Amino acid sequence: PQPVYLRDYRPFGYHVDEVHLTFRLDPGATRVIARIRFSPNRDAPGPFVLDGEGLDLKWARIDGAAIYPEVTETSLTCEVPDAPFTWEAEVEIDPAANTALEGLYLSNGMFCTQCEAEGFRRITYYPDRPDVMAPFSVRIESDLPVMLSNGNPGAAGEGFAEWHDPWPKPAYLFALVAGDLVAYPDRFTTRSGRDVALNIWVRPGDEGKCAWGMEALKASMRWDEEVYGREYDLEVFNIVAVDDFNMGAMENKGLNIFNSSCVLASADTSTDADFERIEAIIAHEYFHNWTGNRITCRDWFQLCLKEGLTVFRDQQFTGDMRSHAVKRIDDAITLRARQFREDNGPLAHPVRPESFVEINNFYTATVYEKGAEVIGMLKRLVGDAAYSKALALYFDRHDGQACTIEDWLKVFEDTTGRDLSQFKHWYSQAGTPRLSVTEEWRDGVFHLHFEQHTPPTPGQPDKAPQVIPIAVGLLNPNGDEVLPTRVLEMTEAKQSFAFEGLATRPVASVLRDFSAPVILSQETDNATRALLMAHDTDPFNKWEAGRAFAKDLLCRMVTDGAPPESAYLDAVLAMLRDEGLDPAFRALALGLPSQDDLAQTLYERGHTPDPLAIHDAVETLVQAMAQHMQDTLPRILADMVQDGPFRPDAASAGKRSLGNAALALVSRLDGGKAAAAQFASADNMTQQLAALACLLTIGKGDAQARAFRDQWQHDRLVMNKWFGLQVARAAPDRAADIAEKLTRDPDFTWKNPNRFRAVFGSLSANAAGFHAPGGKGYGLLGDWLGKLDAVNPQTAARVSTAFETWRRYDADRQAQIRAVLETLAAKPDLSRDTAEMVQRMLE
Ligand code: BAL
Ligand code: ZN
Repeated sequence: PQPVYLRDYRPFGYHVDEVHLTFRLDPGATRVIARIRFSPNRDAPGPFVLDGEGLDLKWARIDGAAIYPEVTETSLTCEVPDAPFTWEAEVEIDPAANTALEGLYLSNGMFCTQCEAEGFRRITYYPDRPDVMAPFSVRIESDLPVMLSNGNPGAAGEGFAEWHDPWPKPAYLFALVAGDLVAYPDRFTTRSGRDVALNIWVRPGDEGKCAWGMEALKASMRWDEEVYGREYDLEVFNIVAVDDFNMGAMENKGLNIFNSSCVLASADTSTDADFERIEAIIAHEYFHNWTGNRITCRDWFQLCLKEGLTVFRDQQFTGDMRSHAVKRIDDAITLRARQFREDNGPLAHPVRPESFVEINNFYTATVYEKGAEVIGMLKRLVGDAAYSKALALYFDRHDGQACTIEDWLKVFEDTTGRDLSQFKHWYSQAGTPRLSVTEEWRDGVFHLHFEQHTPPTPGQPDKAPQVIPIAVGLLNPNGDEVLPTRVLEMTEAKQSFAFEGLATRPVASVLRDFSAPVILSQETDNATRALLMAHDTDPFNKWEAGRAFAKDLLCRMVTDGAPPESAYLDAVLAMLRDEGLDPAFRALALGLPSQDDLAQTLYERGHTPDPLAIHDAVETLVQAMAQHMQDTLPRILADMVQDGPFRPDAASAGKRSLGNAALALVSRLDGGKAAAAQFASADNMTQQLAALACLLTIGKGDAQARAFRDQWQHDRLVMNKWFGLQVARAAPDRAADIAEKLTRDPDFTWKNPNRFRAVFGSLSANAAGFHAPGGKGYGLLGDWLGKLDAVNPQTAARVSTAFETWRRYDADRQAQIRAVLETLAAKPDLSRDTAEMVQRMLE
C-alpha cells in the first residue's frame, strides 16, 4: 500500500448535512441502512468517493432512484447531482466474524464499535475522514435489553431504541453498543444548572466495580468546568465496559467505550496503580469532549492536536487530584521508557507525522506523550495567564471545526504576540534533543553554557535548533536556594546564560520539573548529586539527582565492574529516612532506571549493551541497597501499615507504595518471609500482587502463584495480572520458557488483546529475559505475532514494537531478530499494519 502524505490533503468535495442510520442487529448478518443528506462543497469541488471495507452492498439510491455504484475493496463511486441530494444504501456486515475489533463487532455477546481511526468504513459507505462533521440520528433494532448510541435518547420501545446526537461529529466518534448490560447510574449538575444522567454500563456481576470510575467521572466534569471553563453538552453521558478492546478507551460522543481493565475497579481486584490509571483515563476520555470532539482534527496527521492536548489536560488533572511532584516524576519515567525509546529507534517520527501507511500505527507515545510535553513547554514559555487566554480563544474560535496544528499555534501567537515558527519544530522534527551544559565561575559571575543537538532520525538527517525552556535554580554549597526557579529560553545551537550577584560559586539545578523532553548531560560529581538529593527545592530534580547518580553508577558497574558506591547508598538511605517527604516520593527515590534505559545509555556511550550484564548489575545494586538499609527497612514496613478498610486515595496509596518498595528490598534479606506473610494476610490486590511480585523476583512464590490462580480464576482482569507477573518477574533464563508454557494454558485466550499483551508485553518488558542468549524469546514472539496478525492486525502491530531497539545489540542478537522480522515480512497475508511496522524496523 502507498503512504498517505500530509501535503496531499484536500477537503472533501461534499458536505454531509445529516446522517440517519438504522441497524438491524444480527451477530452474523447485521443490516445497516443509511440515509445521508449531502450537498456539494462549492469551495472545494471534488469527486464523490465514499470509503467502505468488507461491506456487502444490497442496494443504493439517490433521491429515491436506484443506482448501481462502482465498488472496490475500499471505496464506492457514482454520479451524483450538482445540488443537495439524499443518499440511501443498505449493507450487510458480519460482526461475529470481526476479530480485528474495528468497526462493529461482538465481545462476549455484546455488540460494540470502535471507529477511530478508520473503523466506520466497516459499518457503512461514508466519507470516513475527520473533517466531515455531521449530526447523526440512529435507530437500533434488536431484542437485546440495552441499545445505546451517541447523543440524547429518543423514542424507544419493544425491539428498538433511537438516539440523536445534535453536535456535528466526524464518523470516528460514532458508537453503538447493544447487549445484556446493567447500569451503575448517577447524576451531575453542570455549573449552569443542567442535569446530566450518568451511567457506567457493565456485564451483570460487575456493578460493584463502578463506584470509583463514577467518582472519577464527576471529578473530571467538575475539574473541566473549573479549570478550563468547559461544560458538558448532552442530557446523558454513558460509559460502557468492554472486555475485547484494542485500545484503553474511546471518547465517542456521549458514549465512551472502555476496555474493562480501564474502568472496573475494586479494592480486592485492582491495584493502586489501576485506581490511578482508571481515574486518569476516565478523565482523558471525558476531556476529549472538548479537545477532540467539539474541536476535532482536520486529518489524521493532526492527531496530536487532540491527543497531546488531552493527555496534557489529564496529567494536570491527576496532579491536582494527587501530587504534582509525583505525577511529574511518573510522567518523566513513562516518557523515557516509551517515547525516548521510540525516538531513538527506527520507528521515530515527529509529533505531527508527515506520512503513514496505516494510521493505527501512529497512536504512539510520540503523538500522545511528547505531544503533551510540547504543550507543557508552550505553557511554560508563555506563562499560565497567557495559556488560559489562548485556550479560551481556541475554544471560542474553533468550536465545531476540524483543525490543524497551525490553528492551535495561531491562538497562542494572537494571544501573546509571539512568533512561534521556531517552536513549531517540536511538531515537525523527530528525535530527542540532547542538551549538554557546562558551568563556569569567573569573576564572581556564574555562567551556564548550553549546547543542543538532535540526532538524525529516519528521513531527517539534519535538525534545526529547537526552542527549549530550561528551568534553572541555584543553591549555595550548604544547600540553601540562592536563586529560585527561572526559565531560560534557549533558541540557538549554543547559548550561554550568566548569573550575577552571587557570593560563592553555586550548585546548579538544571531542567527543573523536567521542563523540556530532552536528554540532559551535565558534568557533575557524587557530592553535588548528594547535595541536590538532600536539598533541591524542586522535587523533580531532587529525585532526578538520585536517578542520574544511579544511572552513572550502574553503567560503571557494567563497563568497569565498579562496586555499588556508598555515596549513592547513603544518599538514598537519607531520602528513605526523611519523614518530611511524601511516602510516594520516597518510594520513587528507591527506584532504579529501567534496564532498557541503561541499555540505550550504554549504547550511546559507545558500548554494545549486554542485557544480562545490565541485569546482574541491577541485581547487585539492589542487593547492596537492601543490605545498606537493613536497619531502616523494618521500621518503614511497620510505619506504612494502615489500619481499617482499603482506601484508594493518593496518601494511602503512597504509603502502600513505600511499604512495598521496602518489602522488595527486605525480600532480598529474609528469603521472602515478610512477603509470604503479606501475601497470606493481604485484603487488597495492591498488597497481594506486590507480595507475589517480591516472591517471584527472588525465584520463589510457586505456591503463592497457584493459590492466586485458584482464588482469581473467575476474574478475567485479575487473571491478566497472573499471566503478566510470572513473565515479568521471571529470571532471564526462564522468561521465554514461562511465556511459552503460559501460551499453552487453557486460559490463554489470546484473541483477547489484554491477555495477549499480558504475556507478550511482559516478555518484552523483561529486558534480560527477552534478550536472553539463544533468541527463544524473539522466536516465540515472532510466531505469535504472525498468528495474532491474521485475526487482529492492530494489536499485533503494536506489540511488534518489542523489536524496535534491535540495532543496539550484538551481531548474534541482531541476526536472530532480523530473521524474525524477515520471516514476518515474508508472510503472504501480513496485514498492512504489521507490514508497515516490520518494514520500518528493517529499513
Ligand atoms: N482516541 C483514542 C483513544 C484516546 O486517545 O482516548
Ligand atoms: Zn485520547
